[in-house]
Amino acid sequence: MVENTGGIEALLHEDRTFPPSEEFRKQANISDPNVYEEARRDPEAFWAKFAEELDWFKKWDKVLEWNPPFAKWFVGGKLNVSYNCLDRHLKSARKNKAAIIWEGEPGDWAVYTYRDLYREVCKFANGLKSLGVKKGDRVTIYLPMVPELPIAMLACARIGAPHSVVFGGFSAESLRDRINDSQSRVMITADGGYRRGNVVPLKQNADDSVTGETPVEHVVVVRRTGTADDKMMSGRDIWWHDLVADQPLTCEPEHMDSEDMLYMLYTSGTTGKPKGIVHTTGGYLTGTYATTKWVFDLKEDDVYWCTADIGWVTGHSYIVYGPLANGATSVMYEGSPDYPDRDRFWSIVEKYACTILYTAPTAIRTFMRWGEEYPAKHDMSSLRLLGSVGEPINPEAWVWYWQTIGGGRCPVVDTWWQTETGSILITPLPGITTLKPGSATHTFPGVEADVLDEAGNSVGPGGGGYLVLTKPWPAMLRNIYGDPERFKETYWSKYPNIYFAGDGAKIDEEGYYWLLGRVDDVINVAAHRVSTMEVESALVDNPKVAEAACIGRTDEIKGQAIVAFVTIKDNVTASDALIAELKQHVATKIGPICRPDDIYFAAELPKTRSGKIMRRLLRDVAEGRTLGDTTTLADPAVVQSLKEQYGDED
Ligand code: 7RM
Repeated sequence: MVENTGGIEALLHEDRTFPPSEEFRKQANISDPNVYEEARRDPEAFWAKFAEELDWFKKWDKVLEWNPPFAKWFVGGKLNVSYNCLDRHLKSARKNKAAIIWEGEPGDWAVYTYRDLYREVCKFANGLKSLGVKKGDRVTIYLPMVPELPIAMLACARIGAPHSVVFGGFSAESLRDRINDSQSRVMITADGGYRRGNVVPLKQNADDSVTGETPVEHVVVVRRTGTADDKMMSGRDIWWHDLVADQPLTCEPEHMDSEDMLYMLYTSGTTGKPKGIVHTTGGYLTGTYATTKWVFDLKEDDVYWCTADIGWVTGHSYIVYGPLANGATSVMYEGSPDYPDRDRFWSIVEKYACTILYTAPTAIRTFMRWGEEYPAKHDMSSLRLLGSVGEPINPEAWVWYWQTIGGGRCPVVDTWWQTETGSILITPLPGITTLKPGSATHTFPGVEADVLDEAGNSVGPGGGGYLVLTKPWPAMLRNIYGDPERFKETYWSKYPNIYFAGDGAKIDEEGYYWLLGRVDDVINVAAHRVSTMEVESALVDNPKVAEAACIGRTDEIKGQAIVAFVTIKDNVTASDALIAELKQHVATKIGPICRPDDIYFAAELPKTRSGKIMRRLLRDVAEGRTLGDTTTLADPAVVQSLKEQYGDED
């Protein structure tokens, strides 16, 4: 990339490295670096060792059958995911251990031991059966972050009915599309959920999603907010508490084939309707089990908190399946991080003495903006490991997280993966890896990746290109539901028999992976490839900046010009002088070629509900175009105000 012109040495955190402390290394689940070489020599044996730690009704005949792009893992094996997450922990003292610690936004909370969770899952599984749900039937789940959500997922897994969880922030229309695509006959929802002190009207959305022609015959409703007592449609709707009231306390788990579908989860592509990503049973469980154990260094007495919503893959793999398969204590929080105040996360860490925290860079940057006084109010000495996921983490945010949240004592694992990959694939192993802020470091053992150029050649150290996965892995997607052609076209057509991730990456001289954002986020300025990420990182490096997003705008001379949207800190005022200062800051930090051509101040950046900045909309604003699809925005008002400020300048 661009030469660093130096001058602000103290801020060049990219050069800092963080080896594991001796203390951490000594107690880590995995600390022998030979594991990488062993896994490379025989990846199937490596993964099979983890699969053997799970309970199978019948062992597999063959670890892997690979007919690109279709993989089968643990072929012939029979197991049940709910049995592995619940029943097998009841054989030891673990039965009385907290499986889920749940806190609602209003401050109510509940603890479910493994024995409790088992009972509630069995009762609800029997309830689903009483509604006629059978093995293979899809069930749509549209719930807030309440304990009934993982209970419903595990109940589906128990009877072999694939679930399709739809994030509670999605509209009635998005919900309708997903219900129709999956042809679910049963939907599980709630009257409402709490968010920033308000009630999210889930039952209303659910009702609106099944008007007219719909496959849905039964709607099960959790009573959470008391806001839909008069909206139950007789013959169709049934309260969760009524459904489970008289159900037997046990339910035999279905013996599922390793390759039976466990769930589908919709993810938006660059074009067209959302894709239903299909995950199966044996490989997915093995992948999430293994990565949870090694990446988070999970121990029997950990209190593990992943702050994602279960409506996203991160919640599926790292709140529900990975942690519970490990017999861990998993914390679940319903609401917003600033309710009633901006210290809510830290009060939760203190209250439950969380030892592991897994969150997203966008949250970390928000906390940086709010200031250190909020974490400072709480005792967070229980924390021993931090994780990051969802987008590239800029070194400034990484170092802040490490220092201010981790007290300079906790390794930060930056984990790269996707809905499609099912489990973490590029990540440090905290007892082995020397960390570099901003780098997801190395592939998980047994995973093979590369960075290729347009023609499919490895770019080698220092070069930038497309991130690919060259070998199958157990938790990989098996298909797009009902659309194998799109599956082949999206992921397997750019390079034969190689998985195309859609992310840009580079590998540095020491073999570390640096994720550069989606490939459509790379700006080409005068034939230099500039990563939006690197410019954003440079901007956020200025103490006056809270958050930044960059896009490429068409430029007659340079091909593309860099436009930055910047959110400044609360006590800073926007001015022309500040624009000049920030442009210079970027030029100084990463080189004049990266100097933004335009800087726009924004009160907030437009984000999807999973926290990803919608650069496409920023491009539309910067280029004065009519705005494209905004349905996945968390807050449409954000882009409206940006548009009024800067857009449509004819
Ligand atoms: C887990 C999740 C996937 C996309 C992926 C990347 C980006 C995720 C990182 C990251 C850099 C990371 N699933 N991404 N993690 N980029 N570093 N550690 O987020 O399907 O919703 O998104 O997210 O672009 O392709 S996802």
